[in-house]
Amino acid sequence: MMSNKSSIANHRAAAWVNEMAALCQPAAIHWCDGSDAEHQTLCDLMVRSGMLTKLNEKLRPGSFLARSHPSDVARVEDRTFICWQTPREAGPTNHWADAAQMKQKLLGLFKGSMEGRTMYVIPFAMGPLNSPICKIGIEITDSPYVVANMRIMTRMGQAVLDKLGAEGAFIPCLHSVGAPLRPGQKDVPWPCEPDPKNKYIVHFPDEPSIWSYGSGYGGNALLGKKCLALRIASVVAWRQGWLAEHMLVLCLTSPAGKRHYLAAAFPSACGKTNLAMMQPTLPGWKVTTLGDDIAWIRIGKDGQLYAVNPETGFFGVAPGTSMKSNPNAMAACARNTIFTNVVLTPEGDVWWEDMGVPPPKRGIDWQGNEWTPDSGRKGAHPNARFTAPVSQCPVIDPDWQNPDGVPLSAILFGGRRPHTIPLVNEAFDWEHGVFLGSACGSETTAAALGQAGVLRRDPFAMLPFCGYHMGDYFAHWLSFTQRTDRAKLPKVYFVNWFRKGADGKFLWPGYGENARVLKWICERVEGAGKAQKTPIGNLPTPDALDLTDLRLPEENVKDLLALDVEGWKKEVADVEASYARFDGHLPKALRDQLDGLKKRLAEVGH
Ligand code: O2Y
Ligand code: MN
Repeated sequence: MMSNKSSIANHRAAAWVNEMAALCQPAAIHWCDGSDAEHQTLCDLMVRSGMLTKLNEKLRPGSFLARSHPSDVARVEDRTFICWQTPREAGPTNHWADAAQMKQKLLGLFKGSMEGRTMYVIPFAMGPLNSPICKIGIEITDSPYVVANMRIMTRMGQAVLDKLGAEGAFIPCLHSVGAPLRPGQKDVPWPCEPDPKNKYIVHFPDEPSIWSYGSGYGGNALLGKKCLALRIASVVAWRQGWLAEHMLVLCLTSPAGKRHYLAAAFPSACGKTNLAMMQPTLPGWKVTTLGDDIAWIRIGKDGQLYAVNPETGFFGVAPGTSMKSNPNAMAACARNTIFTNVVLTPEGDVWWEDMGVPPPKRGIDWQGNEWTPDSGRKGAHPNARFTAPVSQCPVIDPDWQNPDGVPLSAILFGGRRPHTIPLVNEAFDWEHGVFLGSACGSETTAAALGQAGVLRRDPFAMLPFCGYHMGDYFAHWLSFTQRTDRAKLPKVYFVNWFRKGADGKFLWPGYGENARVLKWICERVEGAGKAQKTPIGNLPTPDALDLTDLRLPEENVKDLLALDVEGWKKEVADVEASYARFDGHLPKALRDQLDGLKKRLAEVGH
């Protein structure tokens, strides 16, 4: 078998790659060095195979468009498995499968799966290479699209092999699109396994290793992201005493130059990327971003929590991204970007719904068909993506590659909650904060396949990403009061930009105006900022939020901060029902929180 490397210092890596090559039977093996030349060669190859379309160099330098198979457009949660020894260890929120049986199944699927294709070997690192928290993975894939995306999303190539050295440990990640090319068979632009029931995204936390078969899309195929940096890392973090979280990290700087780092967990499709790099409307205030999706958080030498973004790219949802909603994301994807499933314009640029610019008179839609704005169907898929380097974001924080991370002042949870949940609510203490995180929920959208517009409880926004029993995960969060001085832990908040009034309209303008809420949070962290104690937490007093020049009707402010006692009673019942599935694993401290909330609500009811 042809390979571009005759020897590799790390014998375990070499042996594993040889073993997987014997299984998958590729036509050639290519060890990725991450160089510009390699990237160029791969992109040329994909343009020739029809997998990529080169965009107009003047309008979108260094950028490409890919169109996926219509069956392969999002993460597949129902095909995602965690193979602990017992189902109990995986818990009720994961799909469990017996490790030995699943391995047998996968060995059958991967056998010969790369015939006629090149097997790419991607050494990659999550986290800065010089960080104590850095984890190395090696992804084997038969998709050059995955290589090009991994190059943006992770630190990848020769530098990682160098760091791995002869003895270093790595997490094996095996990926195949599951479409071997038989001799003489013509390739298709987006090879994949079209039968949804034959896709498998599988995690073996005890090894640990990741096996992904059948999909070439996003979180299913870029294995450093959701699979390694969340599902596997959450298990490693549990064992080692840190946290791997589905959180953005930003820095808010006041006009006086005071900086606060905040981490925020929102379920998928709640505007996390927009918040991560928002432009505050408050004069003199500045947001810089460290990451929009994942935070690895550990206790620093001084006892505070420090966050690192393990990724180097944004895999952002294109539809809805505009100069109004997120000018910094628009700038980040202005060049060197891979777009997936958006409209191709006649000029060779891209367009998507709610991009804030008029649609082209005609174009090619995400399925490769002629499209016009009045064709009655969407041009871009709702889960269309841009893969863009973090370094291209105009408001990238100077400390985004700091190996020690940044100290967190506050942790935010949030979700799309049209009713009951106030604009912002401060937890009384760490345990109450963990309760707020455990009760996190949101109305669903298209990022995960399934029904849109229903309330889905999504504790800590980790429902699809926590690699072990969620009850044990809650206990792990609670354990931080024992791991450090509780006074050093960040304050915890729940925010909701999506509360609606009786007329069904949003009460809060969102976007850059959210800085007003962040400002209050920072004031609270500093010991200022006015709040009133309520049964559900500390809410801003009506005059506490800086609403200068916002011209928001007083009625809206009242409604945004209103305590809806009846709504909260229903909320308590719903959270209690969601807890039922955790049975013996639910920490007593959370049951106490629920009982305390019930009692406080009953008292106001009288
Ligand atoms: O649909 C996919 O494969 C991507 S999902 C995704 C991508 C970037 C950031 N977050 C998410 C998510 O679902 O949370
Ligand atoms: Mn995410």
